[in-house]
Amino acid sequence: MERWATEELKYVHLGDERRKKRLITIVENLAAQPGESITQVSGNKAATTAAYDFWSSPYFQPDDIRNGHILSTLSRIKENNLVLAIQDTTDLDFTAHPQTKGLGYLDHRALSGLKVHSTMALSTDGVPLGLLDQQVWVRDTENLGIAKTRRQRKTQEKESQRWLDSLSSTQQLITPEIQVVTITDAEGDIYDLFSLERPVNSHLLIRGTHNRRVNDDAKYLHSAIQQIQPCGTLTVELQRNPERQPRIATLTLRFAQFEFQVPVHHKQRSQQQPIHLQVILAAEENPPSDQTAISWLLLTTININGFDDVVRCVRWYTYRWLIERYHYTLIHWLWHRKNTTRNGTSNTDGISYIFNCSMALAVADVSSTSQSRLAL
Ligand SMILES: [Mn+2]
Repeated sequence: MERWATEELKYVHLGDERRKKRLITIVENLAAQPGESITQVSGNKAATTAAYDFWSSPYFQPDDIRNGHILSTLSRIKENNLVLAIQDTTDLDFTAHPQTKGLGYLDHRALSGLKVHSTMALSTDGVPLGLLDQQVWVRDTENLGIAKTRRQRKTQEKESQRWLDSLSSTQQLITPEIQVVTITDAEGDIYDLFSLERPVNSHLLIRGTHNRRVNDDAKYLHSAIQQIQPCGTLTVELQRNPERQPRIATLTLRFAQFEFQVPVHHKQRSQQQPIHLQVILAAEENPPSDQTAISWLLLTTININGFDDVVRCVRWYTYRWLIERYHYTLIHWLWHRKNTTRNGTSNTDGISYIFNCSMALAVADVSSTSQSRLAL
């Protein structure tokens, strides 16, 4: 464990070697005893005080730790010709800790906490390489209770920008000789994400949800893709998620290319051009009687020439569960830590710090579990 923490944190610069040593010790202790309080993992009063002093240090920012981790990720990426960059959003729910400062409202208005959007790099075998980007933000509670006002709409627009911002960070970090495929769930089905100019090494693989207008007799995407002849079937192992038990599913595969019309209500409609995307539909035709059928509509900028290309994209999409696993682990770690700040009070700086330690640990956890749980 010690060697792992030293190696993982080698690019972190906190302005002073002693501070870095302290960080490595804290991370090692946390990793060795997951689920224990800071006081317990520190071992004695002096070490506990030192850990709290480290957190409240004015000499470094949480980003200093995060950026060091991103450099480790990039050094691992260098060994690949093609990497996957999976984006997803999660909520850190601190409703049970009303004394915590600096929180905002979550998707349910009665809940308060932080929003987190992460981009995790994976090899094409589904092995996590670490984080590429992470945005943490607080929704302004002033906007609560004034639904459908301009301010709340602006918040939503600003929040959907996170997918575009993470794509642009990904593209800045990955060197041109390495191909990168950005993968998102249906929240990333944003016209502006597809129409954004991308460097040639950057591709998108996005779960589609909107029934967009396409250049086909069927007029709309959902019926247009259904009318395409299947190119084969694929058996996948589905991971457990909040809505389902793990199970095996046989998916019928279809693919086609369509021209997508600019949405009618697009704000800069006159400046936009239709876009060409490859469309894949992987749908379960005979689900178990008590289960909802799987139906993945995928929109991609990757060239699809036949069955093998379709299978490759669907396989990559199935790795998306790993970022959910990462967020789950992160929340688990925070849940055990958030009671433990000094005097029983906490603030978002303290949370950010713990969050950063947890981030490196959670990535390590995902790396080891994915090796044994690769589904396909
Ligand atoms: Mn999501």
